[in-house]
Amino acid sequence: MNPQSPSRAKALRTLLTSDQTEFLLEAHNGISARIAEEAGFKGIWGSGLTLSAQFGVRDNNEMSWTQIVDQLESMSDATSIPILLDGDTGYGDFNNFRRLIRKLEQRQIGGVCIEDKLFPKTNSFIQGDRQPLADVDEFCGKIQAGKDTQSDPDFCIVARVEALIAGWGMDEALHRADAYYRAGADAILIHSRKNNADEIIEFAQRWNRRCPLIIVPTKYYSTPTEVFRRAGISVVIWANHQLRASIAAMQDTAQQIFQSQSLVDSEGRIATVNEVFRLQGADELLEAEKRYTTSVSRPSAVLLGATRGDGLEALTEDRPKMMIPVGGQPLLRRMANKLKARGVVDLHVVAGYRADAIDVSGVNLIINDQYDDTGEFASLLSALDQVGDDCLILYADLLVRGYILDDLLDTQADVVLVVDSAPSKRSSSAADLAYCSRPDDRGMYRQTVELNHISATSAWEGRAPDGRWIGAMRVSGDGAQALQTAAHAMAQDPNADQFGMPDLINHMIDRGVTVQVLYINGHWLDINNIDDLQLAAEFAAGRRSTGQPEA
Ligand code: SPV
Ligand code: MG
Repeated sequence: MNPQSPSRAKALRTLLTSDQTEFLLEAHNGISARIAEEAGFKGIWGSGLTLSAQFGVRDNNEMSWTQIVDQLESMSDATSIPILLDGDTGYGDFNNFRRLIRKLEQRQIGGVCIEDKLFPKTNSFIQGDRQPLADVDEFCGKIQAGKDTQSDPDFCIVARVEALIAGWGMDEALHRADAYYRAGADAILIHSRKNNADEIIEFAQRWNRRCPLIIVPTKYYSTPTEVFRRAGISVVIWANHQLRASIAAMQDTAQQIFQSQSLVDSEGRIATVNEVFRLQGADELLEAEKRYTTSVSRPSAVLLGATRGDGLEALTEDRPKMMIPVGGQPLLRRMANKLKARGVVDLHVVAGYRADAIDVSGVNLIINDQYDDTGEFASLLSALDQVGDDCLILYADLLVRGYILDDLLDTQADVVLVVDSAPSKRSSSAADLAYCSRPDDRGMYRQTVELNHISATSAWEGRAPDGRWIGAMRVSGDGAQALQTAAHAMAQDPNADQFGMPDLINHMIDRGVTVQVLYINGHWLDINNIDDLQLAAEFAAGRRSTGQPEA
């Protein structure tokens, strides 16, 4: 915990002494504690009943107190709100209780409640009237010992009066509450197992707000909460409801899976695996990894593959083009593996047509539902949040030699496009013809060439194209920012849905962004018809260097 932030004990004390009725929800492990906090509760009840039940044991001090403290530690770690531990009888005499207090404070637990029964206790709802009560003086000594031991003055010790449950009557309950309060208790928990709140309300009236009063209305649950407010109850504990809810859900799911021998019916009715990750704080770890484990930041990649593509209808009946296998592996998996091998592990795939058929692990799927009526630009827009400071943007069905990716990752330019200066003569879409500041003279290694324009026109401003964009680019630093700005501006255009990537690139150039060209000569392939598949298989096997049949 941040040493500047107020202690959890202080937060619990604030709840106890607030002038309105406050609420604690039961939790029994890290995840239920986090769920309680997310729901809005300002504090947690570390219930003895549910802590034992989640271990599958009875609420009879069958768990050791060190097990309880360990469990509380994970609840405390998973949350920022205070926990009031149901400390049963204090797990022994005054001396055991002192040690418990020290251990609880070390784990930032806000307070502990002890009840005036004898160790080992039984849950109050089981034979409550037959359980012996503690000697008043001895119990007061325990409270005093606890108060003398705590090092944080705000740590709360709550004394729980069992006299009503044990059938000893109202006067005895009030007498005990008074003695415990005088011994130093910060609040009194008055417990009842009646199914109406009459005796609790009477106790509250006679107690007359001498110190904060806590109740546990498990049995008299039908009482309107307004009644508790009017009676001046400080804290209401909903004592076991997360555990009971999860038991009902687990029984239902277990039965269903057992009977159907399938997961089909339960999926959709239960929390997603991603929700589990979220509750575990997986995002924080990813952020921390970025901060602590990468001295050189790693690029991410956005792969565009939402449309079905033309010319391959027979192969794309039940899958998108990027899932067509080449040499036994879908195109997308090939590309994902190549990228991962180069440290590009943050992969985002924009899918649309038959997205359900995408079976590639380790990629984040982003769905463009409008894939039928929109172009690549709309797909990129749906993934724009993922275009970070350094990002490769690639057609997801691209087949390319690894060295081209290496060269792309090596370039220093803010925006760079890979242009093939000797594209295949095979019939293919001419949409991505590149007009550059100079042709590829193949004489200079890593020449600095700028892109002037990219289009489907084979003669732009009377010039012949210098090559063809292969559908791979990288933006980094200011270039990534420039792409974001240009994309947001273009998104306002009424025709934005129809735009392709070349439109965005031209728009960036028009806005004054310098777009560099990385020239290559072959060594990549796009698949546009069935015949290309044979070439692709040979290319993938390393037997062909380009899509163009070799002379
Ligand atoms: C618990 O939650 O463990 C309690 C409250 O002690 S009760 O079960 O109502 O006794
Ligand atoms: Mg209990």
